[in-house]
Amino acid sequence: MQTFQPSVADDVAQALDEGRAVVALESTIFSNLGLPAPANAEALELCKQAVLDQGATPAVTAILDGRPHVGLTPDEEKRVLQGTRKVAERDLAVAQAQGWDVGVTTVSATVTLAHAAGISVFATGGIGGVHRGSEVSGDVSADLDAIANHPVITVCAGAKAFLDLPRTLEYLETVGVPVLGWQHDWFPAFYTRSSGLPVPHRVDDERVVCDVLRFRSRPNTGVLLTVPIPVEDEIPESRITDVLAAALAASASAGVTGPAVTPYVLERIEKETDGESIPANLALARNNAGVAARVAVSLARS
Ligand code: PSU
Ligand code: MN
Repeated sequence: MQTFQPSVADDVAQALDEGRAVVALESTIFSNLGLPAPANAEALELCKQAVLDQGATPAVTAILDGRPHVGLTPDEEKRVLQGTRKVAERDLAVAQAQGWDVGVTTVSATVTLAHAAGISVFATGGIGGVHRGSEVSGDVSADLDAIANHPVITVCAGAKAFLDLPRTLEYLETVGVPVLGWQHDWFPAFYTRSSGLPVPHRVDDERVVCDVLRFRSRPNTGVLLTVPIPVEDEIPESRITDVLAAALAASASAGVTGPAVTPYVLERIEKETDGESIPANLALARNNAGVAARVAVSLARS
């Protein structure tokens, strides 16, 4: 009987066989749900190249023809750029059972697929988290539990400040995820280098990041490595605060709920900034992919 087993691309399988560094990349950010065209295609190229530049192999994850894939061909990548169906961890089974044509994977689905394929490092832009007003809506991203339940290092630029960042950090503490700050003392807020919240532990060397994964007490718990956006690409906090408030207000008045919330708010942010947020998004995604590749190379050597 067929069970949950991703299809791993040849170059990725070969790298894993030979013990070489591999970095998983999620596909929601490269679809229309994450970034508008043509920035999505540009983000994909920049992230892949940043991984290759460090001598690691990129592995984009997605659902194609009802099968989870880890590593894509150029034709498969083109299908992902057009993808509009969001696949979180719980949707992986549904997408397979129903044979979805194209499904783009979120952080929660990607750490799951990375784990299943034997990949230990994963790069994204920003993770999902606890939403503002979660005490009423109950909206907590499945990303957080997935990071807590798969032994994968997730590299991100923190989370966007439309989320409740203090509660997001509290949640990660509760579920036992070590949260590390890459050469930085603050939990980053995606467009800005600091959310004003201290990161629990600063790390300055990729070997320490690998050791945190190695010394984990639970076999299936991951690590969150937060990397601030490069200084020159940061958006001033004063500007972003108003934009996020407007995007959240639009989402509330449109009555958006469930998995539609995050893509809706992301799209509003781009509208509210007239696309000015996009270069920052590309810069941090590429930066995260490069740091993830350094970590993966270090892990492969150890
Ligand atoms: N935050 C971003 N950009 C993104 C996402 C979140 O700044 O593209 C995407 C990621 O794929 C993340 C998902 O895993 O949204 C979280 O969705 P939700 O809040 O519905 O769990
Ligand atoms: Mn949600």
